[in-house]
Amino acid sequence: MSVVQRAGAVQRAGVVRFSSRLHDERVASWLGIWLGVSFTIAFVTGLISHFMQHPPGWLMWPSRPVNLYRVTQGLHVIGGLATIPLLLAKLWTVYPKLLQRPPIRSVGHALERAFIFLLVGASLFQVVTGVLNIAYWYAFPFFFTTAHYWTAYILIGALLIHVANQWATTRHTVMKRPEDGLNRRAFLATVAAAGGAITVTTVGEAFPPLAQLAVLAPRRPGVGPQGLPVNRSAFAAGVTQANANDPAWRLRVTGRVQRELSLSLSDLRALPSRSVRLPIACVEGWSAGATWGGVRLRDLLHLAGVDPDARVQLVSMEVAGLYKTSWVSPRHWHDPLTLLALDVNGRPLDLDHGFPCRLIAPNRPGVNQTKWVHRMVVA
Ligand SMILES: Nc1nc2c(c(=O)[nH]1)N[C@H]1C(S)=C(S)[C@@H](COP(=O)(O)O)O[C@H]1N2
Ligand SMILES: [Mo]
Repeated sequence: MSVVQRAGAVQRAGVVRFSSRLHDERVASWLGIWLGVSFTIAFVTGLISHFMQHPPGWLMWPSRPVNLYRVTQGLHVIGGLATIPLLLAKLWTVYPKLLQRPPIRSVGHALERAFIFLLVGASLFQVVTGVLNIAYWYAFPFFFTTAHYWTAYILIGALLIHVANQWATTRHTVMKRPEDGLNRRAFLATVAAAGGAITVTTVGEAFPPLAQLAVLAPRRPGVGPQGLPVNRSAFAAGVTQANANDPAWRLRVTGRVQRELSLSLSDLRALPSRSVRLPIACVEGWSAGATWGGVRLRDLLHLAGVDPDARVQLVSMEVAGLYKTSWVSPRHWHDPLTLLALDVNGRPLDLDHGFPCRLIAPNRPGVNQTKWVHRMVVA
């Protein structure tokens, strides 16, 4: 039975009317296919982001290509936003099914419906929390990252079950030529255009040529001190001009080293300096390229005498915060592009960008580009 017939049946019973014929199996199928693709991309790119931030021991994430994380995370956030009109259109198309009578026809039917509720709930949860998070509106009582990560598995599990249940019907519906003259194309084109409009007005947060159009993006490349956006300011991190400028400030390298190092800012400035072009690619989707100047991390670690397979923890002067420390794997610190940066775009780092020094490494999430570094602990 098609949705239209079901809606009609409900109408005859006098419960509710559905005037649009677009509550239709064929529209639902096409939207379902697009959503399936889109959710799969979001799931895969989301896992990439998760495991780059919390690498299990066996995972040797490469430091190249330089822009890989920028692309995967841009796809995650911007693709996720573009999915919103698809999801809304799909829910609108199928909502007459919610009111179908009888609500449950068999045990199998009850289970199928239960999984659809799970699927819808998880989809809405992911989209709503994702949007609030990139808008820096932490309105929820739970920790976003953990909730968004685990709900992704619920969503993908319920999606797989739904795809298995719907495979035959969808295939059949999409393959056969409709003969009712209904203008589905115009509706689907409108939904696609809405997704396209969201993409065009946000993609500039990761793709500088379209930065001017990024009116819906919370951050834009080029906007911020030294032409770079700031996620967590020095003020928010509890780092002040006074403690960053303290003449007693030292960068200390400790742990499994042959020689402990304690370097003042002028000691760091006296070391061979390199210039690299690398992006900050925030987990929240925005990214911005900049020219960084500073000391290669591997030069510093060679000075201290560390094992080639050592891992290094960078510790920030930040008082408290989730991103106060980060780990750098051997692949990343051996990379000649990985710097302990002192300058950005030709000037000493702004306090908000991590003065006196911060990490900048290729293909690494922004949350792990630790600012205000004052200690390195080799493990
Ligand atoms: N110590 C510390 N470093 C940090 C953060 C932080 O909260 N604390 N935020 C990170 C995040 S989320 C991003 S996206 C980048 C942004 O760098 P920027 O402010 O220089 O653009 O810094 C990272 N470094
Ligand atoms: Mo970030």
